[in-house]
Amino acid sequence: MPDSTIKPQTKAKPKVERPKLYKVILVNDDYTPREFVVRVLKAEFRMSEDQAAKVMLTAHQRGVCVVAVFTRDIAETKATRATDAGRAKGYPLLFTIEPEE
Ligand code: TYC
Repeated sequence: MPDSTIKPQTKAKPKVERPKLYKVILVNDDYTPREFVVRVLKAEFRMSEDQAAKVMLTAHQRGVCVVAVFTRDIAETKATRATDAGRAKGYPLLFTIEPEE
């Protein structure tokens, strides 16, 4: 028999904050080969060839392009790894992060 005498008086109200999100931004330069930028975007951000080519071209034409949005730790890690991949080859390829409004 169900015991109806032990009902909670009030509803639990969990306080859940949404984590702040950060954009990873690809910055254009004059030296990194286009194919290398595409390769890094595919490897680090799991993009298709098409997606990566579009993002690379947008940065090439406009100076910067938003690659993706993540929580702070993940955005920092990915931007650092992608920038380091360029540095390892002697390229000035740069990924930065910026908080979302
Ligand atoms: N501008 C580079 C070139 O002409 C290609 C490039 C594109 C480099 C985007 C960086 O974020 C970048 N070889």
